[in-house]
Amino acid sequence: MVNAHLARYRANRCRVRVNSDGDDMTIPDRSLVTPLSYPTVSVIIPTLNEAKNLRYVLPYIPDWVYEVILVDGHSTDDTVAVARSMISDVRIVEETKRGKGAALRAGFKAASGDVIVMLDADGSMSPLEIPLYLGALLSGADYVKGSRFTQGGGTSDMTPFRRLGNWGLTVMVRVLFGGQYTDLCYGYNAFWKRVLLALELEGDGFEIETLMNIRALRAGLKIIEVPSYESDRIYGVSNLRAIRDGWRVLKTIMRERFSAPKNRVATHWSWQAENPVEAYSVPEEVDFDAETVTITEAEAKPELKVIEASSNGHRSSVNG
Ligand SMILES: Nc1nc2c(ncn2[C@@H]2O[C@H](COP(=O)(O)OP(=O)(O)OP(=O)(O)O)[C@@H](O)[C@H]2O)c(=O)[nH]1
Ligand SMILES: [Mg+2]
Repeated sequence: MVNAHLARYRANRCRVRVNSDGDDMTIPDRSLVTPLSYPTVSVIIPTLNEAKNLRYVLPYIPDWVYEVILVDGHSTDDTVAVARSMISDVRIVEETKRGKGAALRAGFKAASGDVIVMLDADGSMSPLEIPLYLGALLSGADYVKGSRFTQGGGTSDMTPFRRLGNWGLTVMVRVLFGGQYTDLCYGYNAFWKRVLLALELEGDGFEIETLMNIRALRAGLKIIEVPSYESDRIYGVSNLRAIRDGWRVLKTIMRERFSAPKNRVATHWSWQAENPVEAYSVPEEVDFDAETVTITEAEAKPELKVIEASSNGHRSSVNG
């Protein structure tokens, strides 16, 4: 029994308490609910001729990020070489299909982290915001989307025309699918990798962001918007065409409105619950002195004090 208690002591990091009958009255140490390890994070960056911009992006990715995946295939500058020179173990995924949607889907498929963060390479999205997204995921969200139009967010990269279009499409999604999105066509998001099963993504173009946001709503995921600031693209020209891509977004919204729901894997899930050993284990090398304390019956069953309100309005204490 002592060995069993010792094991329990080591596992629970608390003094083992037994009553006179030998029953275990141990009260676990609350400090155990502090996770000792964290989920792994994969950052996915689609690139099309972003060599000059990468030096404003890659150095700002926190060094605790598990892997950085660059999805390229059509760059004619030295995007890939520059990325390799800045992060020696950067993973390069080659996607021959054109379009940001195709690139992101290839990156998602290749990711091996628990969490996926998607980020543009043009210098408009700051990797320094990643902890904000991760914090929301660790707080219980399934899917975290950046918003330029919630308190604390902003943009210097949108023409009034694009701003109006994005606003109209956002309102349309709120009316047709519910939810309270403040921004729709923005590509800085983070989610648990298992969420991909609920999103079942398809499509190759910029409409992928809209599709993800709508599917997340339809799947009943726990969604949190976090404020994000979008700066101007630093070098080069945008690949987005407002009318062409706005039309694709509109078609995506309509298609989703009249299609059968996709949500099959919408259960809420927590990384801590799925990884109890990693999340809560006590490191092997910690050596606690085992100690078994025998406690009296009275200590084991403290008298219950029931506080009752008496008719005269005073409170009295009743043992029982
Ligand atoms: N691999 C790959 N990446 C792409 C492709 N098209 C765009 N991207 C990348 O996707 C990200 C977003 O593209 P942008 O051209 O900046 O489009 P945007 O941010 O919606 O538009 P702006 O606000 O005008 O910059 C950038 O990192 C691009 O390099 C593509 O066909 N293939
Ligand atoms: Mg951009």
